[in-house]
Amino acid sequence: MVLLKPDAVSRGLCGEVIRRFEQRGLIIAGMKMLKVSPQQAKRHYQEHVGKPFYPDLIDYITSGPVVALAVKGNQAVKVLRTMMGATNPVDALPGTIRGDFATQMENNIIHGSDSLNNATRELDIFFSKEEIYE
Ligand code: RTP
Ligand code: MG
Repeated sequence: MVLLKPDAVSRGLCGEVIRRFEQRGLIIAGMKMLKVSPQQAKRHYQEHVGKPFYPDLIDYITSGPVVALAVKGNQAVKVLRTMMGATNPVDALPGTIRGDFATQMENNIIHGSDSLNNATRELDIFFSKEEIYE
């Protein structure tokens, strides 16, 4: 599960990022624009509750529309995480999405699930079964 975060949407980077996924051979099985509600944000980032950056993270992800993507493909979690680059864009290599389009941890363009379990959990927050296609 990928979220193109509010900064990706406001900067007009969604097409570029989706193009990269398609070009790589990943399959977009679901896609929607939405404003993340506080409830969805808290479910999505439950593992970060209590961390110092948590309040800012919730503010950021709910600050404007995002694009949610259900992405399938061979080893999709690993491939996506590699394409995204390091969490802190300062450390992200050129050629990665964060390495090419971001410099700030607080505005790092994209979220990608870090495991299959979390991908399933997160898809359930943003998509109904009928919204994901074979
Ligand atoms: P994401 O969940 O967004 O795909 O990012 P990630 O797995 O690479 O990083 P994670 O540790 O899950 O952190 C989630 C998001 O929280 C913000 N963050 N800020 N200031 C900080 O120390 C800090 N650490 C994390 C980032 O926006 C990160 O993407
Ligand atoms: Mg994460």
